[in-house]
Order: sequence, then structure tokens, then C-alpha cells
Amino acid sequence: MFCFQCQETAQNRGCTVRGVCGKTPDVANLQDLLVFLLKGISVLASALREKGEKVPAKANRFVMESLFMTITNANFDKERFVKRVHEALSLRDELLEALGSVPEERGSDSLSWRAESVEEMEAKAATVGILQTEDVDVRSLRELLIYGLKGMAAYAEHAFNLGFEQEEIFIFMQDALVATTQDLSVEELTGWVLRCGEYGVKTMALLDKANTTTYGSPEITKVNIGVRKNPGILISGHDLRDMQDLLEQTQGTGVDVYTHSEMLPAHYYPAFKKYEHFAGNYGSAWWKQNEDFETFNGVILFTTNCIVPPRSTSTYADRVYTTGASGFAGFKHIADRQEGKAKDFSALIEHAKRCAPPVEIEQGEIIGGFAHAQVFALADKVVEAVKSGAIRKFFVMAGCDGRMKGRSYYTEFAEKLPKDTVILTAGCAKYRYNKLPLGDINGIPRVLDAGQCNDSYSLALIALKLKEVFELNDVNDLPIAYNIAWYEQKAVIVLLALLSLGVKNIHLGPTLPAFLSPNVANVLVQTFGIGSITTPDEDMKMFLGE
Ligand code: FSO
Ligand code: SF4
Repeated sequence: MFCFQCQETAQNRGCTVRGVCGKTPDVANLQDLLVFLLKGISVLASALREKGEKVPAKANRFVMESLFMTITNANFDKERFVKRVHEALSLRDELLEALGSVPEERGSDSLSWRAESVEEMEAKAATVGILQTEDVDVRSLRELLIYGLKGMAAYAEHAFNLGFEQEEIFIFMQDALVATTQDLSVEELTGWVLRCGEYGVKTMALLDKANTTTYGSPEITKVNIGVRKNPGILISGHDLRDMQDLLEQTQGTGVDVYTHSEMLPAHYYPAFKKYEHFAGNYGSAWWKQNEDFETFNGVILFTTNCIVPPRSTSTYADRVYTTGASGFAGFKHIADRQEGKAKDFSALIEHAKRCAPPVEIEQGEIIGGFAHAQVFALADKVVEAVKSGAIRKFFVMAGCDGRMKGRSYYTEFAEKLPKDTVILTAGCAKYRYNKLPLGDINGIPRVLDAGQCNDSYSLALIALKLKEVFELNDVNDLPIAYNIAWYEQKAVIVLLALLSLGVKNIHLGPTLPAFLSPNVANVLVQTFGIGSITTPDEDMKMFLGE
């Protein structure tokens, strides 16, 4: 195996024996094989479109879902990937038949290779990985593009689950996958990466529309972090349609629903506030789940990443369920919803009834819900605070949290920020400082949480709105600094989206991606002013221009 797609890759070079995330070599290889077949499927889909023929909707969906399944920490289940490879082969053959002729294979046999046994799959998988691309810059750009697409696929799928889709996003995903099979120059591939950012903006806008049309615009909300007396279900991940189905089906059952990690922002949506049994947020960021799940006592539902394999001493594994793109051998999996119907969560609800209530690990409240509509509603107050000097600077500290020790940087940075600064956040990065007593500025909390990582789109809209209010020509002239933490591939699409909106001088930590070759990293530094982090004190001085 060779995988370097996330921030915690071994020695910031690549995982070669077993993933630091817990991914086993056989799963890593099957993921590579699946991506290889997705490229073949995309070649055929593009060829069909070129001929003026329609690509079946199931092909668009298959590419999207499969990319999502290969995101870090989403799916560790070998059997699911074996099944997926079989499905990919059948879909490919169907498209080949529809096309009637075989397009040029561009140096690979993704259109003709076939296998029946897992052994054959494993043998092939070993020959189609990342390292097959020898030129380090081409490899770097191809992988950067693929990781952006994975993040895009995740967001597109959440929108899709709410009935929102855009053909052009599917087409881009597939055309970009085809681009990774072609002999393109570094310049051409860079062009694809930048376009990926543009489509990232479109996808996040689509998801924002899907979420707010379906559930209303997030509003200022205080979320309880204590517990109640009933048994509970802890829902994690990002999928709001799963959230809705679960809340509806648990009504009146005596089971409370709590959010974990990235599901916290579900509390900010008006549509979910009507559920009396929607109790609060339990625990912390994804990487603390081994402890949080132990004391939660109830049932846990993963709707997406980030899964941490249970420890050998963990007692909760039989209480965990996955659904959608997520999976883990040993956890029970809830099947997809059938068209027009809700998912069937009855098994886990019955299971939850037999569990003890959660142990209280903390008390208090978290405040959030500062997505674009809510911030626009407060715009006068915010603008006044900036004009009067009460707010000197905003710090976008969005992104991901993770288990690397060096991430304490973000807690320290938040603590050391001067009192006339405000943090704009989205994603699980917030858990590094969202329980600190950072106070407010004239009633505006010093941590404004827009929501999940995809709600970084809201932060971009807020910046664009401020640019308009202050009549500036360039979004970079605003008093906003970007100190973003990344972990997995959704952060990659968020980064590319911000770049495509013209945001410059983003600092990225705790380490720069291992998949950026020195030359590609240099292009990002020269063109966009991308920087790394040093120490909270040094960086504070740099950001504040002191
Ligand atoms: Fe975090 Fe995980 Fe939301 Fe990611 S829970 S790390 S970028 O999946 O998607 O912020
Ligand atoms: Fe390693 Fe990250 Fe890949 Fe897991 S996802 S195998 S930790 S690089």
C-alpha cells in the first residue's frame, strides 16, 4: 500500500505498512483499485457524452459515492470494497456496451481488466496505486486533483440525499478523473486543479442551498453539552438527511438523540429544533471517540467519516452502526434508503432502548449558528464594531481537528488572540477552542461557528459581503487572516474553493500536505501566498503585522 492523502500520513511521507488512521493494506489497495476503475468508467462516460448520448444517472451516482467511500476514515470495510469493485466492473461493461466501441485506453487497462476473485483484485490493486505515476510533480497534481474530487463528492452526496444535484458537477468529476489518465503537462494539470476549486464552490453552494431550503437557515443557538436521563443515540458525521430520519423515527420512543463532532451544527437548523428529544452535543472532536463512545453507553450512528477503529479494550463496538459511505468490519450497517422513503433506523432504536443513559462528562453550552444568513442579519452590528475599532481583525480558523499533538497550537493561538479579534470557524477544528471562555465583543461572540466544514462556504460569503459593505476591490484587503487546520480531503476542496474565490495568504497546518511535491508547493506559495505555521507567538505577530 501507499497512501499519503491525509495530514497524519506516516512521517509526513506516506503510509506503507498500515494507515496511521487504521486502514489496512488490503483495504488501501482495494480503494486504489476502485479509483482506477472509476477512471475507466469516467473515460466511457465522457466518450458517451461526446457522442451526444446520455450517461445513466446511476453512473454519476456510482462515481460520486465511490469517491466518497475512499475518503480518510470513512470506510474500513474490505467486503464493501470487494462488492464495489464487482459493481464497478458491471457498470463499466454496461457503459462499454452502450458505447459500442472501445476508446483508447491511455496507458492503462481499466477498460478491459476483469476479475472474479479477491486474489485477482489484490494482485491488480498492487499495480495501479499512486506510485505508478513516476514524475513527482505530475503525481502530486494528479493526487491533489483526485483528493479535491473526493471532497467534492462528499458534499455532492449530502446535497443529493436532499434531492439536489447538478449535472455539471458530475460531469466535472468524471472529466477531471479522465484528466488524471492523460499525459498532461504540469500547467494543464494545474489548470484542472484550479477548476476543481471553482466546482468546489458550486458544490458547496449547492449543498448550502439543499440544507437551508430543506431545514431553514442556521440561527444563533445554544447547545447543551450535558446529558439527560434517557438512553441515547449519538449521531456523528455530516449527513443531515440521516439526521432528519433519525429524529423522526426516535420521536416518542423514550430515546434521546445527541450529536457528536461534526454533527453539532445540526442543532443550528430551525427544522430540527422542534424535536424535544434532540438533547444536545456529547463529547468532542472525532479523534476522541474511543473515550466518548465508552461513556456514552448508548448506540452510535456514523453517517460519514471520521471513524477511529475501536481499541482492543473498547467495549462499545457492538453498539456502533454505520450508514451511507461509512463502514467498518464489525459495525452493523444500515442500508440505503429506497427511493422516496426514509432509511430504516428501527434496529438501532430498539438497540438503544436496552442501553444505559449516557454518563455526564461535562456541563454547559456551546454557542453557534453563525452561517451567512445569521451573520448578514447581524451585519450592522458587525460593521459598526469594525468601524469603531472594537473588532480589529477576523481570524478564519476553519477546517479539521486531529490527534496530532502539535494541534494544541490552535488552542494556544485562540487563547493568545487579542481581545479585539474574532474567530470565524467551521468544521471540527472548532473543538480546539469552542469551549474556552473567550467572551464577546459588544454582544458578538469571539468564536462565530458557521457549522460543518462545508459551511466554510458561508465564511467565504461573509467575507464577500464585508468586501461589498466596505466598498473594497479585493477580498484580501479585508481585516481577515486565514489560519486553517486540515486533516482530510474535504479540507482539500475547501482550500481549492477558497483559492478560486481569490483568497490569498492562507496559512495551513499543522503540516503541509505530503502529497505536494516541492515544485507544486512552490507554485502554491508563489501564486497564492500559501504558508505553513510556526509557533502561536510568531504567527500572531505575523498575522497582526507587529
Ligand atoms: Fe472533521 Fe472528519 Fe468535517 Fe472532515 S469530522 S475531519 S474535513 O471529516 O469533514 O471537519
Ligand atoms: Fe495514512 Fe491518511 Fe492514508 Fe490513512 S488516509 S492510510 S493515515 S495517509
